[in-house]
Amino acid sequence: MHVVATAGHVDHGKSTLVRALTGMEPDRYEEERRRGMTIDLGFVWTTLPGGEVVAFVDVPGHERFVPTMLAGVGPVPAVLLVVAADEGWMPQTAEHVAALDALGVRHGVLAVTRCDLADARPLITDLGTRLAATSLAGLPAVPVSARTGAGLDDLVTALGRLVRALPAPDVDAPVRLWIDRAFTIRGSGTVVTGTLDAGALRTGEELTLHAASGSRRVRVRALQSLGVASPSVAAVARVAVNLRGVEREEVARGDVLATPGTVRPASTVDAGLEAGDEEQRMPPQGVLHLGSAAVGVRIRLLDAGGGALRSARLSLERALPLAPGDVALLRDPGAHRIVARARILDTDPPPLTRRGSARARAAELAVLSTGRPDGAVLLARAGALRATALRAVGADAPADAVAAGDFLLDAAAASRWRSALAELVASAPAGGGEPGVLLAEARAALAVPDDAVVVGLAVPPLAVRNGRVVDTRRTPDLPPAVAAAVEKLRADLAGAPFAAPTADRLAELGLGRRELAAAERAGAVVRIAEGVVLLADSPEEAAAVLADLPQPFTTSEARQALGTSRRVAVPLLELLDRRQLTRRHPDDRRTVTSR
Ligand SMILES: Nc1nc2c(ncn2[C@@H]2O[C@H](COP(=O)(O)OP(=O)(O)OP(=O)(O)O)[C@@H](O)[C@H]2O)c(=O)[nH]1
Ligand SMILES: [Mg+2]
Repeated sequence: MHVVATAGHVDHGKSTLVRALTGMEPDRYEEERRRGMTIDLGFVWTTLPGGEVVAFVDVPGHERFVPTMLAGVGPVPAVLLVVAADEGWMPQTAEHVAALDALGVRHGVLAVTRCDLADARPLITDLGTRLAATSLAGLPAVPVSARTGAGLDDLVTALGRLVRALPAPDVDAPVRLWIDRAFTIRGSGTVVTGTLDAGALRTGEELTLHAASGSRRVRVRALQSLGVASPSVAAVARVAVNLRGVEREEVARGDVLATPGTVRPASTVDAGLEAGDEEQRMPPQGVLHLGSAAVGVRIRLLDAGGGALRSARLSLERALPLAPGDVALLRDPGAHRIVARARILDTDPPPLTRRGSARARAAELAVLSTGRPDGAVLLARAGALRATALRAVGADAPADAVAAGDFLLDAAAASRWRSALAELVASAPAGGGEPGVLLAEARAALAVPDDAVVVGLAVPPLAVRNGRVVDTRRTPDLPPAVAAAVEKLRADLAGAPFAAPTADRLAELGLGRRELAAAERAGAVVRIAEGVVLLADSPEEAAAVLADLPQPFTTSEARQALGTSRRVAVPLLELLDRRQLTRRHPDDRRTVTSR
C-alpha cells in the first residue's frame, strides 16, 4: 500500500478530486458537508489499474486548519498538490508548499483542477517556476476536472508512476506510529489510527504509548488496515490499532505508539534551524510540528550570528518521543508562517549553566550539522560518538569503528582505552571488598562519555559484573549448590524481575548470607539492601523500563512501572543513582541518564 496526502488552498477541489478518484467520501462529518469545507483529516483509498493500493489522507485547506494539515502530511512522504485552474497560487498553496519543502517532501503529483473553469496551461508554467526552488521542483503536472472527468485517467497514470517510484519502507525498523485519530468502537474499546511509515505491527504485541499524560506499555488487541482485520500490518500502511485497556480519553492526535525502548520522550532538545527567510527574525516561541503532533515551544538561539543556519535549544511544552535526525517544523501561528525547519541533533543535551556554554554548545552543534561530514574524522576527533549522532548528520561510520552499546569508538582510541582499563582493574585493591572497579569510576578514569563505552571496552579476560569491571581470572566461580539456587531464583523472577524474593523464599532456596555474598561476587545477583536481592542485570533492565516514562518521574511512578513494592523500589532507585543510570533531582524525582 502507498499513502499520499493532499495539499492546497481552501476550496481548490482536493476533496472533490479524491472523491472522484476513489468513490469514497473524505469529508466524514455532517458539518463538513454542510459547509462544503474540510475541517478534519479524511481517509479514503482505491486500487489503481496496475494493482497498487493508494490511500489518501485528505487535508483541510483553510488557513485556520494548517495545524491539522501538518498533522496529515507529517508522517506521509508523498503529496497530491491541488491548485484550482481558475484561482492559481494562493496563500495556503504557498504555506502548504513551504511546509512540504521544509519537510523535504520530494515525491508527488501536481493536479491543476477545475480546468473546466479556466485554461490550465499558463498556470502550469507559473507553478513550475514557483516550485523550482523547492523540494517539489519538477513535479509532474496534470490538468484535470473532477466535474467533467477530463484528465482523470492521466492523473491515475501519474499516481501509478508516483507510487512505483516511492522508496521501499524499512519493515524491520522500530515502529513510531503518530496517532492521527482516536475513537471508540462499541464492544472493542479504544482504536487509534495513523500512517505506519516504517516497521510492522502484530496483534498481541506490546507497545509503548507515549501520550500527554505519560508513557506506558499497552497491548495490541486487534489490527485493521483499510477496513480489513489482519494479524499483522507492515509499512507503508494506514492502520487502525485496537488497544487493550486504554480509555478513549487517554489518547489523542499527536500521541505515539512505539516499539518499547526505542524512543524516549524529550522536552528539551537541541536542533539545527534552517530559516526559509534569513531576513525575518526568529520569534522567541512558536509551535513545533512533527509527525501528527503540534506542541508549543520556546526557542533559544545558541549562536549570536545571523544567517540561514542557526542552532537553538528548544523547550517543548510537553515531552515528545523525538530522535536525532528527525525533521520538524517551527511555525509562528500568529504570523501564519513556517519560520524554520528544525533538524533534531540532540535529545538529551547538557544544561547550559556556565557563562559562554551556549556559544560552546553552538560550536559543537555546528560540527553535527555541517552537510555530510566524514565519519572517520568526526570519530577520531571525539574518540566515541553515539551511532545515532553520526547517522543524524549523514556521516558513515568507518569500517574499523568499534561498537560499544549505542556508541561507536575510534579504533585507535579503543585500543588505548582497553590497555588503560586493564591497568586500572589490575591495580584495583584485591581482598575482601567488592572486586574490580565501578563502571562509573572507570568511565571517569578513562574520560569516556558513557558507561556503555566502558562495557564495550571490557573484553576477556575483563568482564562487567554487577556494575563493576572485573578480571574474570581473579573472580571465583560459584559452588554448584549456590549456582543451582540462583537458577531457581532466576525462574522465580522470570515474569516479574523486580519482585525481590521474600526472606522465607531465600531461606527455602538455601541462599543465606554467605551464599548471597558469593553469588554477588560472582556477578550473579545484586543485593540492593539488607535482605533485598535481585538478578545482577536488573539495574540495567530497570533503567530501560524507566526510560520509557516521561522524565523526570517520581518514586511512586517508578514503583508502578517496575511492578514492585517500595521495599524494592527505593533501594533500587538509590542503586541506579549510584551507578549513574539515573540522576536524582532536588525534589526527589529522577531522570534516566542518556545511554
Ligand atoms: N467546476 C468545477 N468545480 C469543482 C471542481 N472540483 C471541485 N469543484 C468545486 O470546488 C468547490 C470546493 O471543492 P472541495 O473539494 O470541497 O475543495 P477542497 O480543496 O477540498 O476544500 P477544503 O477541504 O475546504 O480546503 C466545491 O464547490 C466543488 O464542487 C472541478 O473540477 N470543476
Ligand atoms: Mg476538502
